[in-house]
Amino acid sequence: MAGSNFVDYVKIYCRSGKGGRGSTHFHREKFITKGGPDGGDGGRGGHVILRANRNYWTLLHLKFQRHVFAGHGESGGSSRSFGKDGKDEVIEVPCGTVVFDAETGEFLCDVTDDGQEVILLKGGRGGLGNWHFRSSTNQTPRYAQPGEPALERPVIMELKLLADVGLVGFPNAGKSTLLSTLSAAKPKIADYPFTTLEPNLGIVSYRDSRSFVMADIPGIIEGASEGKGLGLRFLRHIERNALLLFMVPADSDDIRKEYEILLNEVSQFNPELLDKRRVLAITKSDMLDDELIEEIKRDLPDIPCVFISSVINMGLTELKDILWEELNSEENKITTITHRNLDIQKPTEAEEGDDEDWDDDYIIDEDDIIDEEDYEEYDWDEEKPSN
Ligand SMILES: Nc1nc2c(ncn2[C@@H]2O[C@H](COP(=O)(O)OP(=O)(O)OP(=O)(O)O)[C@@H](O)[C@H]2O)c(=O)[nH]1
Ligand SMILES: [Mg+2]
Repeated sequence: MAGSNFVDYVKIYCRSGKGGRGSTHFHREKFITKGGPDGGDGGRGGHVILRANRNYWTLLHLKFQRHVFAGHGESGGSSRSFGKDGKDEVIEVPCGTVVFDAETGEFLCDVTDDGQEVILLKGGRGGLGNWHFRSSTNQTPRYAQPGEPALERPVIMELKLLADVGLVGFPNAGKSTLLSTLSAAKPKIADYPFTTLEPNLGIVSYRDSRSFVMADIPGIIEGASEGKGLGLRFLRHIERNALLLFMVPADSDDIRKEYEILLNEVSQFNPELLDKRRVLAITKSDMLDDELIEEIKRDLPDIPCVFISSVINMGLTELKDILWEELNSEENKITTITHRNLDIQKPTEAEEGDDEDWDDDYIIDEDDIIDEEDYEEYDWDEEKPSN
């Protein structure tokens, strides 16, 4: 979203380092005429590594970083000296970041725990120096292995917030008000739909200094799966939540029906979301009297339901108890989710003109300029020597 600090989608071009070339060198010393081969191995190319860091909440810091290039491995030297390994590039991302191939949309990896590292692109191995290729029949091998090539690919990083409870409701249902009452978060609240335009997280403290994280996402409406309203773009932030808290205001005409519409939209987005535990909160219940509450109770869906009001603090302790119980119930230990591949739409020609041209920054490869005169390459595909 333009100008927003909540960045949950970035596209970056990544390239690992290529392996350094093995050296073709022969030992030279005064009075030693035929010193034999002593070319060292090339260094490993740098990896591109993804590391989860809980100090980041969004991908904002990557928004303007379009390239990540790891260092190349250096070539081997004489006296069997190894080339230096290329510098690894570490991309720090918030916990809950998922990476897709930007061309095919294929899911590549994700990181969820603080400090977790995944090698996104492996650096090329360094080539073997000619010392490895000496043998009784060839004592002067004039070849060495080239380094393995670098890997490169554009990737899309998506953030899927890691919260325990995700709030699902129509606009104006009172989601942000609940979050602001239960946690220290200060989301914008107003009496019109679509007040919330980007997700908010809050930490809800529970008895005995325990706590859980709640995510308030923009409201969804009927037809959101077809792109109405803000669409389902933000629903990915509740994919990881262990529990969904549906919220329907007490003044709604048909609470059960609203709940079913919401459920339907959610399942259109990802049917797996239906496997999660659900709780229904009837919000703004300060507008109801006991008689009405009894009447509504008769026709509620078959999940835990609670009447709440964030304004007069009604039912909130009960709600927290239910949420805590559900969060800790054994059946609710959904730890993994399957990330569906992205649906990549190829840009039309007109759009392509606008798009930044990745090719611009390719690739002056000084390493490719080979200066040793009688250097020959011994390919990776050929059989490797045993030592
Ligand atoms: N009477 C009453 N009004 C409430 C209660 N909770 C929220 N409201 C009012 O409902 C309106 C909408 O509240 P929000 O919290 O902004 O609703 P939301 O679900 O976050 O709405 P969007 O961000 O637009 O999706 C505001 O005017 C609130 O003051 C409640 O418990 N009782
Ligand atoms: Mg809101």
